[in-house]
Amino acid sequence: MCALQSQNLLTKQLATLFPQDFIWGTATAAYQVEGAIHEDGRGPSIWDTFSATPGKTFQGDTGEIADDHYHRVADDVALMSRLGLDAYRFSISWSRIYPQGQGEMNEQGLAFYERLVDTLLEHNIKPFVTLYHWDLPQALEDKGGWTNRETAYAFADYAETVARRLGDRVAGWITLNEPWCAAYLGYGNGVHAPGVKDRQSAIQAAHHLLLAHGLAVPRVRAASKPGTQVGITLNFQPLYPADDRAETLRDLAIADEFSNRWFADPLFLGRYPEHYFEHMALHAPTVQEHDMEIISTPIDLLGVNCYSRSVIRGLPEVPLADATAHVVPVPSACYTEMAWEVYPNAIRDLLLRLHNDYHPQQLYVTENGAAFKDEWDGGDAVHDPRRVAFYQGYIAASAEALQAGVPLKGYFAWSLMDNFEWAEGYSKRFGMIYVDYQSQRRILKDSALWYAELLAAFHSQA
Ligand code: IFM
Repeated sequence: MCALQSQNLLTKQLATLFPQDFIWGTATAAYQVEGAIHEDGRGPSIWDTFSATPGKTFQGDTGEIADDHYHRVADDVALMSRLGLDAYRFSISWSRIYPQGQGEMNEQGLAFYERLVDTLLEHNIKPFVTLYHWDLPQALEDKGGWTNRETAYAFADYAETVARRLGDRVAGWITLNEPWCAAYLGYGNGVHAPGVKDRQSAIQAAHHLLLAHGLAVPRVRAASKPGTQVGITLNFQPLYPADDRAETLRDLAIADEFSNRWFADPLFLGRYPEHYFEHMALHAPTVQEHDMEIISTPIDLLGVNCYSRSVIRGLPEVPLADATAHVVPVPSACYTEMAWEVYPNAIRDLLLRLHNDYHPQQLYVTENGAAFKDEWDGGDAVHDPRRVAFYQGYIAASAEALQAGVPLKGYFAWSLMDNFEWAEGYSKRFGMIYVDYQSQRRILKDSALWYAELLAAFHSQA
């Protein structure tokens, strides 16, 4: 049993460490929570196809019903309001808006998100919208998906359509969520949709995802009210050396290119890490003239998803492309159900590093949270002390980054409620709110009550 313990820092004291304009929220994603996959004209996405393929997800779980958020959106927003959230980060299902990915637009899809945005605003909750959280329309995958350059242009058209409709009310746009996962897990090792196992395809898919982002930024900005923030969310895995041997430092640097710099360098520096493709034993992607300028179009915010860290020990004779295989366990550490080490200082170190290396105008933690085994006895409570301790530790570490000068503007917990955890199906619970999938009953876990207490303390300082 993990010895993760609540911190001594009082919730009230923690609240004082954040400036008055700091934004507190929670996050979800369309395919993970909505369900209603056949309703109101929605077209199929790659996750419908993938999860319906035997052997791809835990026990064949799919997002067909998920949290039934599509039908329960009013109640779910009421729960957000009860927690005192300033903001809610959700994603839009592209195939609800364009069932074929492009061409004919589905008005009912836009109407659903418009209702969600308006309900949030009625509760004084700012909408932060992710335009792509991995659920590519299947019709586009049938033409090559992200390995096809045309997908990037289709994305920019879709993004503009959504921005034209909601841009007068949305507080922040995130073009893509974790393109590293969409490219590498989707096309490289195939553990996510569309399940392609070809590392070279992942390199090209990554380039087109970056291009899609860069093409969309000016169009989304132009269609939104002045001052709306537009950016992207990346996943990062802070890496630490297990020792100071030369091969450890070499392998750590290469693993860092793969885990952290592959997307951040082109976005902020306009180039891929210098020997990255060589180190991966792969070819560089096909890059057209001006692509790198488009990709590095200035953005207003960088969304940071951080959950854990890895400790790397170099091996003398291992091919460099396998650098991430050198991760070593930390015997004294606590691990979540995802086998991710709980290491709060990772988020502080990461935020400082991103600030120093890339100077984004504003940073938001757009995801941070933990999966633990939660037990519900049918009553009104779910006790999750390890998740409470997790949040206390990571939020306190985020405050340290802020105090060291990082322009951190907000924090979104992952997740508002338990949901479909991709290939892991419903076996992993990340929510602050417990969902009983049989009855769709929602029960606030202790972590939700703790977060509400933090936010109440924060807001009472005003
Ligand atoms: O559930 C996912 C989310 O969709 C993307 N970031 C990581 C989360 C936990 O694995």
